[in-house]
Amino acid sequence: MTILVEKHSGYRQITLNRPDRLNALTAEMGGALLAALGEAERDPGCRVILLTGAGRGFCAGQDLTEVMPTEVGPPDLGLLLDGYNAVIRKLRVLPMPVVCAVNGVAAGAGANLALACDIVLAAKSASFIQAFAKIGLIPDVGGTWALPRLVGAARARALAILAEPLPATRAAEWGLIWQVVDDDRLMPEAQALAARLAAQATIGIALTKRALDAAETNTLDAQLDLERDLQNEAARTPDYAEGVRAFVEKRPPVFTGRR
Ligand code: T3D
Repeated sequence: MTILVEKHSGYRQITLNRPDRLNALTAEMGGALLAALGEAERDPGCRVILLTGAGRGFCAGQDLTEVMPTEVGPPDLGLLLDGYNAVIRKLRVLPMPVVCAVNGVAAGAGANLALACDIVLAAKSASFIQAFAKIGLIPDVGGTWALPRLVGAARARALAILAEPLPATRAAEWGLIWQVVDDDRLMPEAQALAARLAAQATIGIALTKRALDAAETNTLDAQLDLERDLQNEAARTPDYAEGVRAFVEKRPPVFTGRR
């Protein structure tokens, strides 16, 4: 199985599982990951996804043995990328938070897969490599979109063109990811975060994701209208009523994540 799914209370942990290849992606694996995300979305008990990798790496990007040019010509990378892009699109629109625990090197499409998640934690020993330039490709699966937004134009360009490893600590300092954690604390911290998020107001978080993504292209005027509409939607959830009641009654809220 190239993708492992563990069901926990309130969340699913999805593990990329080709550790002998540093979890390099294959077309089959992309399909399995998309299917796992779809199944999680359909499970009303699942309110968070935790994505990580098996073994010493998070994901070394495309499995290069699957895309070797032959005498006939280059492989159709567009077809392959349509599959991976579906995963990126799904991560962005999933109506729940996605936590990524980067347990080791994240290279090429593997780095940009991590960056498509909502909250990225990384082990201190992990690194991020926009490895594409080393093989004559461009940063894909959303890399050219995410990098300048996360770290600014100058750093995005250097990361993409130089293809040098960015240590996790610097990635956090630069705002590429949320937090760095000691290696042996990564999974306990990531699982605790997933469990904590699973008890929060899931629909409010889903609407927040929508608003932040829309803000990437909206004018302030359009964004103000969108915030008004999404806030009205959030205010109609039982979790909003519970949140306000709990505040007034000076007790912790009990959110259901339901409409
Ligand atoms: O092509 C398309 O359009 C589709 C989309 C492409 C987007 C991309 O992702 S392009 C970028 C592809 N990825 C890379 O170029 C990274 C290649 N890997 C590396 O540069 C290094 O492996 C790392 C820097 C990530 C890690 O280095 P290190 O020294 O820690 O590990 P290693 O010894 O290189 O790798 C361990 C094994 O995994 C090794 O196999 P072996 O020798 O033990 O049998 C290595 O060949 C294998 N491996 C690592 N990355 C890939 C891979 N096998 C296939 N594809 C890989 N990408």
